[in-house]
Amino acid sequence: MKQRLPWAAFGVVATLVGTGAGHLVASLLEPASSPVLAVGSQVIDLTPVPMKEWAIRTFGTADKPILIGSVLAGVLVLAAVAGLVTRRRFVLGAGILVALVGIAAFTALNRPAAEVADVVPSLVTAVVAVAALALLVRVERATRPDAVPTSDAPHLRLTDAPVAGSVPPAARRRTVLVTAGLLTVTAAVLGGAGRLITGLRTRPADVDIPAALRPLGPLPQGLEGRYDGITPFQVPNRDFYRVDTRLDVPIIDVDDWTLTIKGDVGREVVLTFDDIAAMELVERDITLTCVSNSVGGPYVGGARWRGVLLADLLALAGGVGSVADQLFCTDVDGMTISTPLELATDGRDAMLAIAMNGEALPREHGFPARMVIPGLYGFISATKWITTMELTTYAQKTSYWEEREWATEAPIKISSRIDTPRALEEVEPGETFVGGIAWAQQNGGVAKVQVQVDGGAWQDARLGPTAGNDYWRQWYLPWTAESGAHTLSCRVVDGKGNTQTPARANPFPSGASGIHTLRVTVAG
Ligand SMILES: Nc1nc2c(c(=O)[nH]1)N[C@H]1C(S)=C(S)[C@@H](COP(=O)(O)O)O[C@H]1N2
Ligand SMILES: [Mo]
Repeated sequence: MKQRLPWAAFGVVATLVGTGAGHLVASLLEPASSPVLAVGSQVIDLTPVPMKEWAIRTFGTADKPILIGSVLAGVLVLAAVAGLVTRRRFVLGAGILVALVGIAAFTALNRPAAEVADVVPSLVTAVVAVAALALLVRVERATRPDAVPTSDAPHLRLTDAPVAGSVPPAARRRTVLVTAGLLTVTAAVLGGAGRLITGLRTRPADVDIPAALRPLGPLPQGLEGRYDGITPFQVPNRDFYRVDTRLDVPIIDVDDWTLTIKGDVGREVVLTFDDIAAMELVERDITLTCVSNSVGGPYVGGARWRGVLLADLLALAGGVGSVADQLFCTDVDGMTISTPLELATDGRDAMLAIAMNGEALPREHGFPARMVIPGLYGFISATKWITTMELTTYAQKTSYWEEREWATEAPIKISSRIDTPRALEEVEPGETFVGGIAWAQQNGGVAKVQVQVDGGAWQDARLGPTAGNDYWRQWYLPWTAESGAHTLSCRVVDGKGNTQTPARANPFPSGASGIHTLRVTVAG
């Protein structure tokens, strides 16, 4: 056992150094071709929907680091096996490492936007990993006290002549340890440099976004200042929820980026970022929601978007023909999201956004351009890192989520959330309030929010300011908290008198429904 542990470690260290080198090389060429990221994205693609749902629910936005972590852990176990095998047969151990990297190369080349050059980071990974393994083996053999390798197959022995008996065991162990340690540090430095370079290659902050033709006035003051705990009326970019299938953030150079509008249109057009920024820009306050948001969940946010109306883009392409029934959007990496054409063009402010809350889109939220369509869940509307809009039919093309049996039409269900007090919070007795947010896009927006305490009568809450029907509203209800346990619920009523349903539905396939209810304890 004692003998074997170092060999397993050799395999792991060699793999880490190789991966770090591959990651660095990828950061210079095409970050998505990094062996770690390529394999990670593939794993996400192959993960069954229920498991993905569970990961999002359980880990929230940490679902990606956790997936990357699991992939790495699995790879390292195999790397350890490779190291153990190396003790007897170097060629076999190195072969396992190369095979492992081969899987990464295969996934990197299998990405939709892949080029032949995307194999380079994997090649570098393989070469560096095998070289590191050879170095470790050489150091180990060179410092062994006994000259004779244990293998009974002489032709497989490493050719180095060991230094017989001259090195004391402690010094020998130290040499091996120092070498392995140095290699591990090298791995971290290479991988870290890769990350850093990837980060520096696009800086949305460096991109200027022209003003809208008719800029919106400042948003009215929200309730958050006076009613602590209520979600801000406008969510700052850094706090905005993020949901997507990606592990990394795409690195897009604005100068290389284009948007192609094609398919059933008068003429295909290819627009650069500057072309779009030179069009008439509009500004809209729109609330975005994820279909995976459970009742009371965090995947909803309000922001001010600036960009061009979809209607203007389609007009630029000579209008839509009579065949298309879906707007099929593709992102920079081939991920697809489709919107029923009828919904996208029914007069709502469907737009291609290039700014969020007054700044270029953050990378996490689709830099340099994304779709935003009021009233539709993000998975059928909000394509980030968009590169192509194709006017086509559902008979011809199936988008990513549809292939996974999520709904084709998914209007956002009207809903509301209690932000404060929080579930199971211990509240001080006396005058306080219940507060939160509510959204009911289309159908006249939020008309009313009601709160129920301990199953009693539904009481009308006071509403915060409005920023239009596509935007959520904050609300609060003064509450005299009496000591004991209490149950709080809320519901929204839209402009057409539709009341949020108590009927529970899971997020799959078309969004959760039900009433947000929570329990609090008032101290006594
Ligand atoms: N390219 C791309 N766009 C995407 C997604 C994605 O996985 N890839 N996820 C969609 C989903 S499911 C949602 S809810 C919204 C979330 O947008 P946000 O992360 O900016 O909040 O983006 C949408 N756009
Ligand atoms: Mo979503």
